[in-house]
Amino acid sequence: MKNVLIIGSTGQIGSELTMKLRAEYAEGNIVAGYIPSAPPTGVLAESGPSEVVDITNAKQIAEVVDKYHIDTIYNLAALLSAVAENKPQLAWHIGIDGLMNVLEVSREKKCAVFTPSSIGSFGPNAPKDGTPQDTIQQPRTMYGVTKVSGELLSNYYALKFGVDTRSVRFPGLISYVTPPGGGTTDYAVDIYYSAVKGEKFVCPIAPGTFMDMMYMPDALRAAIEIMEANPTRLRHRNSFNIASMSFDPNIIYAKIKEYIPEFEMEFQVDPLRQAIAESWPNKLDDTCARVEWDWKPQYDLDAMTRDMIEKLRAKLKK
Ligand code: AKB
Repeated sequence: MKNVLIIGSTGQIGSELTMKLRAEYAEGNIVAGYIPSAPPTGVLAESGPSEVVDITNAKQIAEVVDKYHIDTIYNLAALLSAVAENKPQLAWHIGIDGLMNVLEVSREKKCAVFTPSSIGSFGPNAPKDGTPQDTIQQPRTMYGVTKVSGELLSNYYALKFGVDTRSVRFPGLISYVTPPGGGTTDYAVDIYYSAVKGEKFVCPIAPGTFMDMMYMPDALRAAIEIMEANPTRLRHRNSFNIASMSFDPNIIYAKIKEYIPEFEMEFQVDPLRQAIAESWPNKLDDTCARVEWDWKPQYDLDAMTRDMIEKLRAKLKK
């Protein structure tokens, strides 16, 4: 991995992954691809090259790949689960038509491709606890449908054309840098902002609803380590279960209260997000990732909570 294009570089994952790649691969071109409505700003704009790359425009992708001699594409363009449920056609267009563009350009120009999948690729028929790497994937959301289709399409391009496609199934990602937009797991980010601002948190997910979550530094490491993994050890490609923690709203609330005792929470359940959350696993089994490329998370709920509160206090000047 030397010259890398990040499509969707200004989103929740992209904004941090681009900066990490620029720090770790300083000798290469780490190109921040963006759509005109979401241009890079600040340090993201100043620290390296950026180009307009609309994933639905194959010619644009190919031109940027040629211009910077790109060898690896991080394809992070997607609508998150709750938004995708309201705009299913657009979610498919970006998630699958867009992926097809990326894969075709990569086939022609010999790029490796990372396209994240998600815990949302599982549906209500998968085992809920210790959800295995290889099991039934029958999601009932458009987000999940695009994620399973993306996994299959990426595997097809690896088998049929030898494109080096790799991926992980991300849990809900928690970060103090760029907020997520329209996911089912967003509450686990929003709750920290409320706690640090001294506001009561109105939780849209019902107590007892468990989902896998992960702190962003672990997620970024996973995205880089899977692309650097020795291919001869990989029995799977698209996509690996990865996990670090699983909790319900009351567990994260209790953990934050250990550090901010006056913090309060009430429930006002959002039916759309609740239905999506109930169709997802409680906790994935990530044994294959641990065995095939030595995946190991570094943050548990306590370590993440301490860091989130410290970083948000500095960011929000609280
Ligand atoms: C979402 O909630 O849509 C995402 C995800 C778990 O993939 N954060």
